[in-house]
Amino acid sequence: TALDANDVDPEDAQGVANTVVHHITTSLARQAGNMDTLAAYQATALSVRDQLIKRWNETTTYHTSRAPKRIYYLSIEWLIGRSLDNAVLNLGMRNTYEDATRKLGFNFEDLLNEERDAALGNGGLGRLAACYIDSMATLCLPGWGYGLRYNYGIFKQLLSSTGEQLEAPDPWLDRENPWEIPRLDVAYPIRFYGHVESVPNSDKAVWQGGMECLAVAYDTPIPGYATKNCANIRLWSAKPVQGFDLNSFNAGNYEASVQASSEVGNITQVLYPNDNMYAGKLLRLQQQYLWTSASLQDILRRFLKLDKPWSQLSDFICIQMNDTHPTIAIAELMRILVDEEDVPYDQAWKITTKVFAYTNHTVLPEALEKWELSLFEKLLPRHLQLIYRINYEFMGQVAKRWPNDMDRMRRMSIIEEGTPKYVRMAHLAIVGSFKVNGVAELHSQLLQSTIFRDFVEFKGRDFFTNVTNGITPRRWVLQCNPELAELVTHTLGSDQWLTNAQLLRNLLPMAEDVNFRKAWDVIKKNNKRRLADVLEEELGILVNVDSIFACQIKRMHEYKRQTLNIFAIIHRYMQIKKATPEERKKMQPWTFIFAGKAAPGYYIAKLVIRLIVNVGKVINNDLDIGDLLNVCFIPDYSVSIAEVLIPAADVSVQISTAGTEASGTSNMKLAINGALLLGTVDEIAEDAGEDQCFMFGHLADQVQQVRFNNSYNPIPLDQRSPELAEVFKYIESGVFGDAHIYESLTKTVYEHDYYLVSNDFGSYLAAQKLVDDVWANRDEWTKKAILTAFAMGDFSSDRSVQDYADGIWGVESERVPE
Ligand code: 26Y
Repeated sequence: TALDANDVDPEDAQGVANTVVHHITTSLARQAGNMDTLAAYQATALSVRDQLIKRWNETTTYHTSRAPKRIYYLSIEWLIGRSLDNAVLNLGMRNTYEDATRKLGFNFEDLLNEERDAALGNGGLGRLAACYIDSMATLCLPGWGYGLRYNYGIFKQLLSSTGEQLEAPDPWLDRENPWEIPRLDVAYPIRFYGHVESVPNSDKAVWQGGMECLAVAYDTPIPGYATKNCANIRLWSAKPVQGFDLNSFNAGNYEASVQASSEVGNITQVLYPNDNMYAGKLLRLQQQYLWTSASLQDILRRFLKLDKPWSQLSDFICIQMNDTHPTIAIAELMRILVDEEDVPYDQAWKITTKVFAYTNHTVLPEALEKWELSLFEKLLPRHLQLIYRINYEFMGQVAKRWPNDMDRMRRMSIIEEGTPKYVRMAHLAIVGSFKVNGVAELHSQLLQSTIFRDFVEFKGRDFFTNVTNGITPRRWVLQCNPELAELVTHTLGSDQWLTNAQLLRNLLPMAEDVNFRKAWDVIKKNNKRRLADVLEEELGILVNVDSIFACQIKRMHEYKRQTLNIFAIIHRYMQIKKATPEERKKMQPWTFIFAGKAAPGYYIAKLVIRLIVNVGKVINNDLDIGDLLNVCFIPDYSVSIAEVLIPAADVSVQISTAGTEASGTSNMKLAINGALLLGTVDEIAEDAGEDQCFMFGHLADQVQQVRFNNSYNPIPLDQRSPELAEVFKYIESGVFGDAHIYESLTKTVYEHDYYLVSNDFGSYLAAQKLVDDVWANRDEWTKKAILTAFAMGDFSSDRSVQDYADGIWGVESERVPE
């Protein structure tokens, strides 16, 4: 046997089985014969982890020796999901592990299901970070992610018997997490509160007192596909400092000192469950500071080992900010350079503004972070001073270019005047970055013409750019849809499409190949059956696998308009009820599938869930309509559930009010798995071809006007949309439970209808009618599905990350030699 237990032949199932047994008897301290599925999963995961650690070490050693420019991706959310299947696929050891576990008497699929999701994110932004780190590893870029190790991930969503969302904690670390490596030796001090003393005749200040704690590192290795390279996500956990609060010790106040230390632990207790809705909580700012300060200290420590002058910092590092959440890092880098490293202010600012780049993910005003000044000052007094100075210099430049334009200064200032005053994080992010990007063509255009317009005039057009989002084809095809992956690989004659998704285009002509279409249909049907089994088992709903599976799977939010969908479902139900048996025969059967969480404090979003569930109860139990219509709300949406849903979808429902959804990424996952797009404006429609998609509704440039009319020249609902008025009457008749329940929801449409639900209702129904027509000709449907899926090469996160690397980061591939 090899001296190094990690040196196992990737094809040798027996050898791999031995490593699993080794972990059972040592790491788990159990008898090999006495192992349940959970133990088998854990031992298997530990065996895979050994492989990852080996690659992690090789990558680190190689990159240290090469000293290339590195990219650091700062994201407060990492929505990774499960790791076992993904890891063995990326390692190219899926079959070996399957065989190895079979030898031990286990079914690999069963082991996979023992794993809990790492759900350290809310939705799109967090999952994007996870796709990007997969691509960074696969592209062999020298890059790390940084985030927070929350003890509790996104809450578990339960539904009450009346359809209300209930939230339960997600204690994902209760079982040991085999995918993390604690680095108790990598810990940095973090200060909060305290006071500042300026140092005479210098830019420096001394920040002291207050509360100190430690940020401790936990690493999650992320293997690339078909490479030895392995990336890393370093997550920070808050810990009390040893000998914490000596004052209370001295005063003999032991209890108080213990309590203070448990307060520190609070900081990384839980992920904030708000998506695109800013709350302004102190604890959240503490999270942001602990995370960014620890990350910077870690990044700079690595830079200092290179023994280069500070002026070369941006030659060696780039920091990408995933939204404004890490923006305090800009002030923190200034503090470290000025106060601790003796760099003069002006020089420090030059250095800082060459290091950061900022990605914006939303134009919604309610999602933009702005911290109340008094709260900010209390927690981070030195940072506020630095921000004042940054703003002072910035305002000076604005005043120089636009003298006496007070209104412009007020609009652009990092400090929002008023009572109370605020620190605008997006403005700080722009002023402190060398590049700002949106996440889709239209979104990036809108950014420049709306919320960041003044900054475009100030910084110039080139300062703003677009990097269209993408998704990893490893998890979102290979892993979740193995049969489709096999068909693609077999037809193309190689699996290179997994690292070069543009190759999928070569399969476009297969839409005309009858045998290929047959194979395609079989796979889709298998995936639909697999989902139908889950729906039956978990929800007790029997669905028609020959119906159109239409999926709207995303966070619950008014702008995403799950309302439009459920109201249209009610309309369809009413039509079916009215129809004669003859007419019903001509109708196409649909299964509408929803999944998504509402922020716990978002009343209207929770009401929409309640409506969907109760409409589902009525429709699913109505024997009269046969299997023409089903409505499912799958609770506790997660990455793992997405992996079952997405391959089974026929229709991808993307119906946000035009211009409100920055990009969307479930649209990409659904399309590449062959779902047709039913939606408002969407960038993927361009690649798929408008005629493959069902587009409807007002366009982004019409929204303002319609919205204005809805508010100021209101037309009664029954004139704006007679169909919707009818639907509302039906709801009010109490068919779906006490009508009062939904009053505040229907009121939002009756009154201002900010999201244009009534204005787009008619055209949404018309678009569904077109879907019906195409479904009636199944051959045409399959052709469209194939043409859609194989046009999705552009939406690989490899393309996105390569765009970032070339256009923003200036980093290059550093492949670990074989
Ligand atoms: C400030 C705080 C409350 C906050 C927390 C989470 C603000 C925003 C978020 C999350 C935003 C998010 O997930 N945005 C989504 O990002 C995706 C990736 O770019 C986009 O595809 C999607 O359109 C956008 O809503």
